[in-house]
Amino acid sequence: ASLNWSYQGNNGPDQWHKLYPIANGNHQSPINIKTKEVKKDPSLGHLKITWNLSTSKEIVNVGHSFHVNFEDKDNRSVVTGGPLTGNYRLHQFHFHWGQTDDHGSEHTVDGEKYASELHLVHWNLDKYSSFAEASDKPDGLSIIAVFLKVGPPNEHVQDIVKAVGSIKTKGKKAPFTNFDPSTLLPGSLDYWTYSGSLTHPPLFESVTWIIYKEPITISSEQV
Ligand code: 1SD
Ligand code: ZN
Repeated sequence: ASLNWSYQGNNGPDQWHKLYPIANGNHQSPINIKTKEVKKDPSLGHLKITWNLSTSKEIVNVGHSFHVNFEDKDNRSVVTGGPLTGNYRLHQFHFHWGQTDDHGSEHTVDGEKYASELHLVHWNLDKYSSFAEASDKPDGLSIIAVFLKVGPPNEHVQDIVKAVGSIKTKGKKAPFTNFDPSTLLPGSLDYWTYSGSLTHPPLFESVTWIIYKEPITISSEQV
């Protein structure tokens, strides 16, 4: 479990290094993506996503956010290819967002912030036997990220917004089944990739990030 930390005040991000020295590491996330400086890697193969809607399980209020958890017992929902060696199983997804629509994403693109950012967290099932075991290994995790900008409402996000209404306090959970996360992907599957970290404590430098270039839209009410 993580020790005391927060997004603001005395335990905010600039203090995290006191409890989590890796906060000063060389592969910390998030980053600002400078589109003029990214390089095309011709050796990158096709990224293959196989997500099965029957593995979505529950939605949980974790205090600072909420998680949609997936069944973690077989290989129905996995990602492979692209920058990844081996298969990574979907564990959970969650969003980051702000008080107002002009910020909320963790990664930025040429300094631009999006209103929100979706993280689909996967772990390397070929080398490790659980999410916990994988979470601090350099090749342990892969997170697929999708930016969200404000525009027309998104019907798939609305299912999530509705479910969040039933878990308004920390620790509450509700069933959340038959949700297909691929409905949250943009039309273009072009992505950036780099080696980084979890974005909050314990900040392990264990994440192969795969970040879609094209954002999806949600309404301001949905944010
Ligand atoms: O913020 C999440 C956090 O809630 C937890 O899911 C952690 C994995 O243990 O990952 C971070 S993040 O790096 O995916 N933002
Ligand atoms: Zn996240």
